[in-house]
Amino acid sequence: MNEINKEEFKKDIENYAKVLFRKSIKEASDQEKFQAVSYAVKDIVVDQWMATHKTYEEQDVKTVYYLSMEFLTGRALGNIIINLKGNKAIKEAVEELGMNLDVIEDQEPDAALGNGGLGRLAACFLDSLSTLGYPAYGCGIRYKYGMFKQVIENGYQIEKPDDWLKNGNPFEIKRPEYAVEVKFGGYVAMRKDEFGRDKFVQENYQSVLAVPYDLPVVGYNNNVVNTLRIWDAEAIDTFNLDSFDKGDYQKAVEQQNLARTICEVLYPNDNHMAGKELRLKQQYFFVSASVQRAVAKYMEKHDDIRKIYEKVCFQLNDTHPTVTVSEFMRILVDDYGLEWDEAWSITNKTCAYTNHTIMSEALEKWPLELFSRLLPRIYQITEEINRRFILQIQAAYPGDNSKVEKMAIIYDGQVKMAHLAIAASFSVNGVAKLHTEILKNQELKDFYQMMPEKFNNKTNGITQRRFLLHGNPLLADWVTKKIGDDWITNLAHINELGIYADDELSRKEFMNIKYQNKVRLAKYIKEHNGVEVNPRSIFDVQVKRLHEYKRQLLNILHIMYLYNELKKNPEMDFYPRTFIFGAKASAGYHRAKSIIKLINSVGDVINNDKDIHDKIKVVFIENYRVSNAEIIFAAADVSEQISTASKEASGTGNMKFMLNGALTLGTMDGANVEIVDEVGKENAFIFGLSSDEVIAYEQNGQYNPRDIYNIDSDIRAVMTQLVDGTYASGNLDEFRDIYNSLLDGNGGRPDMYFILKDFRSYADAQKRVEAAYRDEEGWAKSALLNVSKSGKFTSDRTIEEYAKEIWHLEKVTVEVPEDDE
Ligand code: H2P
Repeated sequence: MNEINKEEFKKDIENYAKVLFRKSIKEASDQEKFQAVSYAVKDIVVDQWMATHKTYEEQDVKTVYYLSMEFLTGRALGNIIINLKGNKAIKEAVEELGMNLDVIEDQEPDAALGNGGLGRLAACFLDSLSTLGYPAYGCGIRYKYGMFKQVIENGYQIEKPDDWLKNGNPFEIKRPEYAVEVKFGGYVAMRKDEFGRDKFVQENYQSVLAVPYDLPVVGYNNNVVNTLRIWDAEAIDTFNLDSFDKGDYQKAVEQQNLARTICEVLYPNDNHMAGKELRLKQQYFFVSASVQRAVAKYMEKHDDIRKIYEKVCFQLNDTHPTVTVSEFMRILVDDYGLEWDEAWSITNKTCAYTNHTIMSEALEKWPLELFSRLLPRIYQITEEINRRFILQIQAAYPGDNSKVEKMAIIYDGQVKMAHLAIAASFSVNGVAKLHTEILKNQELKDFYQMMPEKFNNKTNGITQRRFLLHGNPLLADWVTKKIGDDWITNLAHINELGIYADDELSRKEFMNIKYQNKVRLAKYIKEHNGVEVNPRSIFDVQVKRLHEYKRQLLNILHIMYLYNELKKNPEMDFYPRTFIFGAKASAGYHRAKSIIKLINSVGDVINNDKDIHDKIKVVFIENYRVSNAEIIFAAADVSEQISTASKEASGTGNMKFMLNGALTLGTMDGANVEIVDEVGKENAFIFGLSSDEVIAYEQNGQYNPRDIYNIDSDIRAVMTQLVDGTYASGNLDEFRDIYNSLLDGNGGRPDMYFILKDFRSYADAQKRVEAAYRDEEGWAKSALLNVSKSGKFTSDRTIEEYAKEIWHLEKVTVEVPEDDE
């Protein structure tokens, strides 16, 4: 890679401040400085970006299109700088101009184009694809507003719009030359094509112009820059001007409105997604644009559409982009005139699907009425796919109509997107071993029995470049000092740290770094929450999307119990603990929002109670997002991964904590199982029902939380406090819905997430955590071993598996021509 020339770089920054803002660096605001530095960095990136695409063209590479409604990339500048290995030169240049790089990086809004794990996984995958040199496009939506900004007022979550583009995004490049039209509504008519053959055409539709914006995805120190292409919608007035001629003014206005609304908001991971028309529009919008463009790009260099699967693979990130299947069929059949069977066989070689959850609320189903009205031609095609798929089911299970009921794509007035994705894909993967087994043996059992060859596992991973190298520079430098820097691109090497777990001095150094990171987080908490926390206490952290199955409620109920114990016996031997939460609840998910209120209310009472001498602190970090996550992971001692077994498909936070030397307190769920496999049960705290036990209870319905309530007085005390006003200034109803959900059920069974059932076992595990932490040497050893065993959980490993086993991609090396000055 070409060296960054510091002096030239400085000139570049000054020049951008001048042309963009007509200011000198001294006069520029922090935001303007951020823009100027970013443009200077982009200058370097663009050379590599162009060189990468030239190489791809010359070598006619196969490309994966990672289709995802979410890419939670966070901030770009810091990450690009470390991947350019430009940290030293750029930091010096910035400082010599009288600026501070941390302050500059802090000016960048997070690109919060995702809800949680699914979107962040997509961002980690892009980082790995570029770093490994695999040709890829990320394809998504340029939401005008990202995930809402969470403000806590009076303990309640308030959602504020995240106008992340308001100052402009210095890294994006608009590509109007690749804009395409996307059509909605109208009807399908049979017309003659130029050769007199019958052809289906959509008429009287509304349409929008999909316009791509490209963002660079910079590989680590290898000149490879892939593209994250996010689509924006613009009104097409030139296409349908005749509507004005006909006086159809209404329709033209509707088109304008459609364009305006389509990319406005990112949908929250609600537990009632059903039937949101705009969401289906968003899905078809970005899928149609991406697939049209992928086909057009392929046809620019090739003449046989039948071989497109040799150069293109569509990876469907969850069911959200599943209309890809029907859209691709539409293009092959309607636009290229292929016979159905041939088109289907090509589609089957091009599409692959990843399932990220077994929560039924997330398996998308669309009402037939909506689907057929909005996407009339796509609906016809989906119907034909369904008709043929049913024949296949009947041939596999003659006479067994229950299989058709369970597996059909269209049934009961709904289009089932997961079924469509499975029927059309050559690969169906889960995201952790346990999750894939549950898919095969429970959720998707019928599909697995009929098509076992499609199913495979790809355990998730995370990028160590953001979550260690960038997020935890102290530990990153220490690791490099001990074992060299190979871990940055080959995390398996981190295993070599293992020998230092037995070395007293190394353990001390390691724990001292943890301490400094805790001081950094304590400072952040003081600044943002006004709460003083003790960096010598155990930092016990649960950060993730708020959902009942993730059981933040179990955590806070246990804190209420601990507090009761301390109140009963203020002098009890108790190791000080700081419980840290970070979570957004989707705006329409009332119970989740109530749990946030409970956490804050409990925190208010406990944090202000002088009797307990600061032995417990409860902190809710507002607006949890990628940028503050980096600080939080680095400072954690205990990683709370306490989902109801079987419900968390994988988890990726668990991996980020492990990499940063926190010990897992968790259930045998998702990738926790594989973490424990790597690190050993003795270096983690495992509790609770197994997934088999949970599934058995769910199937035979024997569990009654009242039995536990009746015999366990500690649990009863905590439950009572939910409804006696203890944490709600006397408002007895504030947490009654939570109470009901645990004991009486409130829409569904009581305690569907087995919180009371697992309570004791969790409390015991927490006691083990405390005992273990008191043994300083033992803890340091376990924490260091966790870091050293995290090699498997890099997204580089995950992407190697996808690339070899699903996508069949070849690695590329890229040279950037030297400047010829
Ligand atoms: C989901 C799953 C996680 C998984 C992640 C990525 C949907 O993320 O629930 O278990 O690790 O996808 O595969 P999340 O809950 O964080 O939104």
